[in-house]
Amino acid sequence: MTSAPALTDGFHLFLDALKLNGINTIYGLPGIPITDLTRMAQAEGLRMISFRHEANAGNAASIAGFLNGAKGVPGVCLTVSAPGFLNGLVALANATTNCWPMILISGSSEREIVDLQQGDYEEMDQLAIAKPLCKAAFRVLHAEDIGVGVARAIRAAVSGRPGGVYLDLPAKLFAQTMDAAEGKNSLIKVVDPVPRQLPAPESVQRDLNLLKGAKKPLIILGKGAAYAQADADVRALVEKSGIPYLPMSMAKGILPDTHEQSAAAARSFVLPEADVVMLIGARLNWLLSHGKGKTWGGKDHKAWGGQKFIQVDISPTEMDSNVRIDAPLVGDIGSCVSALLAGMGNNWAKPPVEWTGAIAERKNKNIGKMAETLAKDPAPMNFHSALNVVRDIVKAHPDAMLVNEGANALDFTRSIVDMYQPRKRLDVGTWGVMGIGMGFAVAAAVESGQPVIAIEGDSAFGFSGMEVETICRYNLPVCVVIFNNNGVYRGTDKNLSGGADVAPTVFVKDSRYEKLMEAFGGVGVYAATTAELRRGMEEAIRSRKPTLINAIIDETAGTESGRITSLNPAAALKK
Ligand code: OXT
Ligand code: ADP
Ligand code: MG
Repeated sequence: MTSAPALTDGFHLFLDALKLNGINTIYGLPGIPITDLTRMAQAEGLRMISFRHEANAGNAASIAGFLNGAKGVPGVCLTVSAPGFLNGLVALANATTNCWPMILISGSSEREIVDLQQGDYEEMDQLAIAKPLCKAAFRVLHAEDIGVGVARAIRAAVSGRPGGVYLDLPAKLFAQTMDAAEGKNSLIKVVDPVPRQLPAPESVQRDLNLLKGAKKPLIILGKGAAYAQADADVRALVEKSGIPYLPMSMAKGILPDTHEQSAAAARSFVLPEADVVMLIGARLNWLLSHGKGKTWGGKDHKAWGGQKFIQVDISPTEMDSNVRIDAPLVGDIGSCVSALLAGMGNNWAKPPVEWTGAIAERKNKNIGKMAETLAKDPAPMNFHSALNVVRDIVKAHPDAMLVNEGANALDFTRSIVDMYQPRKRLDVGTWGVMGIGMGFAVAAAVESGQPVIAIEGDSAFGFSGMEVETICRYNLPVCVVIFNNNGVYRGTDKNLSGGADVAPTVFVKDSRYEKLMEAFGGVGVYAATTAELRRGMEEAIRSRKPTLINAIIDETAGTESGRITSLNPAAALKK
């Protein structure tokens, strides 16, 4: 008697394909048609982190991609069809915008019915909708193609400029069976998912020639440099060259913010003054005023300031996107930076002391002014006094991950809280998007095993606040600190009509956010003073218990949109 051949199915082939490629954690939310898939994932030894809303699962997967992408492992988010898919889509688009490798995998309805628009359960042509919002989108119809589909998705996400990828898995796929041995053979372990991309030697020389002639050189490190995980070489390049550097928000900590070459505290001085600027993994987008205008010393808001630019980036089409790039260096940051280091030799002349001295003078003045403000302890707390506490805690725990969103709560944290290690600061990124907080915090804890501190504006927190249950459910060492100033930017706005509704930016006064955490078994702390805040944070880090601190901030202390007030259109007509 011959025994029946062993079979496998779509469920298992998919999970095996992930595992084969080092993907061990899925962030998602169960439901038709992927509920069994989430159960089987757990049974097969994957970690399945289940969220309360797919946007937060997608944000978690994005940060997993930011932290692990350079090692060839993208983040994965799993959702149900149409509405679940759409909820996850905002995170997919955000990942693509930020150049983070994240694969959104959604179950979908029956193709024949969707294509004839016959009204299936959660009917939607998801592939078509995802396409413009991601780097690549694929659909797998047959079990024997799962291996190829997963391999293509991984390669698309992590190779070249990283980004979001959509993978559509119709419900019918999961139950399809095939011979187990053939199935195993159909899976692909992606070889060299993040191939090095060496820069051309003549481009390296062009860069070095330009840099050598500079009187006032400046390096700008972006989150691409943090992503690339070439930390030692990036630091060596900065130190060997002696060139002052400016870290973009998520590049803080590649070198410790206390580094003597950091020009962060003299930002508005160095940008217009520099003559040659080397961008490493940073785009000349709005965050850098498009490389022109008054920020850069231009005569008006669009005028070029006269700087020459060197840009190190994996994407050749990034060059000249806003201003002329005189010396493009296309390749992966690790290879580019090591080629630059080799080309610099051992006798590289440091920048003139007139330049570094002028920066130091400006920087020390700003740091001194900041120190004076931070030394004050007003009642109620303001952003500075509360962040002085956070600054001390992060200094004492440089391994901790710091998540940050809000407007004032974001901008003050960025300039007050020094970072000491790479990839510890996770924030609103290129879009300045609210809602990343709890998703990022969950992934930061899961991926790093380190304590997480999330500094959240009270508005920002609201976008993902329900995930405190997720944080408690998985018992993650997350300390959420809500900067509660009763609203968006401030709690003081008035209804211009004089009507009974509060102003659009104002929330319920004195909300007791800490009780949300208590509702799920975590620790809630009400902190009206810096002493209470300090005690609460220290205890949270020590105990590693899920903690939410409701930090009461002077409701008059914030400004409209924090540091980017000028981006608000002003009404031409005054009523
Ligand atoms: O050189 P100068 O003199 O200029 O000084 C600079 C540095 O030199 C100095 N500095 C230092 N001094 C001393 N010591 C040290 N160590 C030091 N370091 C720096 O400090 C200053 C500032 O430095 P910085 O920050 O480097 O420089 P600057 O000029 O600010 O840099 C420019 C930028 C553009 C790079 C920077 O500002 C930046 O990165 N900005 C990001 C801004 C951002 O993304 N904001 C978030 C979006 S705002 C808005 O959109 C919000 N919404 C709408 C909304 C959004 N976003 N999303 C969705 C889905 N829906 C709606 C909402 C609803 S924010 C928001 C909620 C807000 O309310 P919350 O309650 O959450 O928050 P609160 O405001 O707290 O109430
Ligand atoms: P920031 O917001 O910090 O200024 P951006 O997101 O604007 O940073 O820029 C990141 C840049 O880094 C992108 O242009 C992206 O192509 C680039 N990049 C990402 N990873 C790498 C890498 N491994 N090698 C080279 N460039 C990279
Ligand atoms: Mg607020």
